[in-house]
Amino acid sequence: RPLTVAILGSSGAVGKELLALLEERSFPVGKLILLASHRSAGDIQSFCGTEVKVEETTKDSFKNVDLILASAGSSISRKWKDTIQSSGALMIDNSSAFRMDENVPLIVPEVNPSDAIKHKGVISNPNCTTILLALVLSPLTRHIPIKRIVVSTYQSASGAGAMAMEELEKLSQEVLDGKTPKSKVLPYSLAFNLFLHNSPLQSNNYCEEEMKMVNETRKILGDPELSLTATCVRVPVLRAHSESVNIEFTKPFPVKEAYEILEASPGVEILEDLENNRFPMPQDVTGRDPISVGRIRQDISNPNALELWLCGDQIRKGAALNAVQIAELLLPKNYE
Ligand code: 11C
Repeated sequence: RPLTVAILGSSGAVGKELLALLEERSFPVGKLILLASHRSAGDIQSFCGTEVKVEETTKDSFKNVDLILASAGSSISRKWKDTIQSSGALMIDNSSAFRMDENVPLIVPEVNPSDAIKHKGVISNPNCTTILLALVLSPLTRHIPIKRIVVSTYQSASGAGAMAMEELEKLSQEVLDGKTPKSKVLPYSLAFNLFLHNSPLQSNNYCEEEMKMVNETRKILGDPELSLTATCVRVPVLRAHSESVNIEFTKPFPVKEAYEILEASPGVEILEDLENNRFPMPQDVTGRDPISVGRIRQDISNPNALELWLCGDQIRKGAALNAVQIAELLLPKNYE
């Protein structure tokens, strides 16, 4: 039967993409409810040729709803979780609020789909950089176990929301106009600049984003001891993240086999043209579903390690697409 679906945070960058994906993937939506803060209530968004009015979220918003796709940030997800759970709806939450809760599955559908059925009303969507990384680590470690991962990220403005994307465009123009850019959304101007990720520093001097990559990857791959270190950087790109990944295995991993495995992996494409020194770029994956991988090579400093480069659309596979795919996983079991 068609479902009653609510999007919580429908006016944000991810919320809008969720709406587009439900339509594009013909998700069985019977009734669609768009929920947002008081500020966005009354806005009109279009879905399958009809106009849907955004409603302010209240305690009655979740009654008789089957599925809630939440994308309004951790504090809003925390605020409404109990109300949603008592309504009996399934909540797929894009925020970091419940990701490390042992009762909440953390799912990348291509990697750990069977964990999804263990849910108790809430499933978390991982952090964007983690999703992209897990898509390459999972098929490789099934072939030869991983010993250690060193990753550096190049993260787009979209990870900080639609307003950060607008700010990047605006400040870039200001620089071109000879003005000194002053940021309001991000802590520093991203125009013709980059900076270490703007999430809070932890007591170990890693930022929150870096520790999310460590802890969430361990949970998704089911390996609490997995050795991973990350450096996360915000770069002046609008909506696709990139990652430089060094993976040490327990023995040498032939490069040709790594290409074959990743080429055959769902959600992953190999994109490269060695002759022209052309490898994945954010513009190649913007608005697209698969992540692009290239330049897989033997690490010259370690016979057991491979180097690779990847790009993935942060709003799509890094957030909205992954959430819709989680809902699709559960369709036959929960709703037929
Ligand atoms: C960024 N990864 O690019 C962040 C955005 O925990 O879902 C998403 C934060 C999260 O800044």
